[in-house]
Amino acid sequence: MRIGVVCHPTIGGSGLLATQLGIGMAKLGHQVHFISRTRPFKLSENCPNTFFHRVEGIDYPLFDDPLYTFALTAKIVEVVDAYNLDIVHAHYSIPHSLCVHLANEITKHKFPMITTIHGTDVTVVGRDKPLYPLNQFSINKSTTVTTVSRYQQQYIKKHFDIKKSIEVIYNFTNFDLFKASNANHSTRKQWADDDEKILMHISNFRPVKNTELVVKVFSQVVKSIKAKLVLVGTGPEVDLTKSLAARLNILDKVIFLGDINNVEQIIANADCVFQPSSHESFSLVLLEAMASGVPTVSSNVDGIPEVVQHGKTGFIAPLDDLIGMSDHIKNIFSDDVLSESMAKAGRIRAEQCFGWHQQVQKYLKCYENTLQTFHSNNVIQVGQ
Ligand code: GMT
Repeated sequence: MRIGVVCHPTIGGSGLLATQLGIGMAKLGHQVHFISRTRPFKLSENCPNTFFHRVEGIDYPLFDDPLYTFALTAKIVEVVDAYNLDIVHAHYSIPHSLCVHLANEITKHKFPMITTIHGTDVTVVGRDKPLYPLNQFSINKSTTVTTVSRYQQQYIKKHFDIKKSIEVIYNFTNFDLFKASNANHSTRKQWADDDEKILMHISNFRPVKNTELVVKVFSQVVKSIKAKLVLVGTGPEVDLTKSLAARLNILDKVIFLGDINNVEQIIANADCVFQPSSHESFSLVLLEAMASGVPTVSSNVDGIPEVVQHGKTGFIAPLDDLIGMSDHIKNIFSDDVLSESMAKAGRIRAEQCFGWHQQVQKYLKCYENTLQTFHSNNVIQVGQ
């Protein structure tokens, strides 16, 4: 197959998943064309069977902005025509799904399109009033719609008027990259003394990630256990988070690493990964922690209970239960037997339920079904 992939290129779950899936398809011998404003951050230059098509902004003095969505649509048309693409996969519905649909209307070379809804494209950004009808329209125009958890599937059905079935294909990660053996004493040493535990949080510091809550909970933990908080990522709430740590007098115990490209080398050094998001369709970070043999503590929202097994691979707690969250972290930090058994159970669950190979196969089947649906619909239309 010749597959087009439209995704956000910057650090983040949807772009990462799109890239992993594209590489997986390329490894199976398919030709994969990534269309994006910059090279997706995990797509290396020399990855066989993959192509990268950069979307250049449209820069005329008449326009105040680079008209990214039109530039993207134009690039999709160009790539579909030049490479005769069989299928185009839009990751994150806004604005990708609408641009792919528009491209399909413009080109003579009609193609089936898949939209994968990743989370905030329907829970936060996509429920924004002006965007809502555009989002619903383009999702309905997709030949196939998938999403990353059962929770997310039900959410879309409840909040949008979607006329077709929505398939759940869970996210996955690379178990050769994310593994416990990446833990490294000299890396740990940069952040914590040998008698200190490491609590880690990884996100884009948007309000939905509750990074202030991360700091509040950590301030409870350090009342009784020696520990450091390592924060990975950057975003709009970094300064707020820093100020809170200063006000709580724990700034010297908090390390801000900023954006990191090779999270796999960092995450295995944590003793616990903490993600108290108020929305999380799946949480690739929690899966990466499980794959790396790190117990997790998180909120019990949305798709998280489908990923984490409470009491087995980690703990989940209600969002307003600050004390419960800090008690869970303290439990993990102070009980080596518990921590080790969670580490093992996490890796086993990750491999069994969220393996790269099995999930790529599910997407492959989904592509094949989509092609079949598209071609049989076209035959019916021609015959009518
Ligand atoms: O979490 C974010 O804000 C980033 C967002 C993205 O598009 O990268 O993540 C969403 O997609 C990921 C991949 O499917 C999921 O693992 C995340 O749970 C989801 N985030 C939310 O639902 C908040």
